[in-house]
Amino acid sequence: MDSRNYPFDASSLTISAKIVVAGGFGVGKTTFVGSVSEVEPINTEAWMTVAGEGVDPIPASSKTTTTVAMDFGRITLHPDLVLYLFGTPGQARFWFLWDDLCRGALGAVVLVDTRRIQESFAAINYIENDSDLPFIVAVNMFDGELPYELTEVREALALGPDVPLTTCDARDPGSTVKTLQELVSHTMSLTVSYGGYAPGDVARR
Ligand SMILES: Nc1nc2c(ncn2[C@@H]2O[C@H](COP(=O)(O)OP(=O)(O)OP(=O)(O)O)[C@@H](O)[C@H]2O)c(=O)[nH]1
Ligand SMILES: [Mg+2]
Repeated sequence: MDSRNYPFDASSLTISAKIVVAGGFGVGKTTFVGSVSEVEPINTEAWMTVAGEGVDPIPASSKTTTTVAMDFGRITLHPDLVLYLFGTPGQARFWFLWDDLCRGALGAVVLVDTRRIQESFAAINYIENDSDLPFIVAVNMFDGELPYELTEVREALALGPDVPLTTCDARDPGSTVKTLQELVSHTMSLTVSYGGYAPGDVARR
């Protein structure tokens, strides 16, 4: 039967969007995706071994594994909006994967650890200059508090005033959802400012 004969109810459509969770090594990307995913997250963790010494930049934490390809998760942010989350690998030697991970995405959350802020420069630089994704920056508050004012963090990261800067706790699903909502709001505001993306624009990303 011709599918055009079926009744079509546009109000029941669910929109799905790809979101990138980016950032430098060990800033909490895998934790962020895993904290909020309503499906069993797909991780590609590998043990950081002695063989990786001098290659794996081991931070001052109990971190024992690192992402070698990507993280994947899904969250229904709203009954008609499903986000597919793609976490990037943090180590520079896996950054060749970032182009593919960013392709087709609606936007990116760049996580930052202010204890090792230099880990974030390259990630922000990539998302800002080598991808065309709208993005927000979220400081993952490892110690539960922010040792700097957000204005100081903005200055240290050389973020323009148009880039939203927020805080989050990557382990907390509520905080992660709030961060994703901020990204979607930011993306929507750009859509309004620039007259909207045509569906093909999104598909081509
Ligand atoms: N205290 C605290 N620990 C966290 C938080 N987020 C992540 N961690 C811990 O920090 C370590 C690094 O987290 P990951 O999620 O593996 O970081 P990542 O950015 O995916 O790391 P790579 O993939 O190796 O770049 C892990 O041991 C986490 O348990 C947080 O908000 N607070
Ligand atoms: Mg990871």
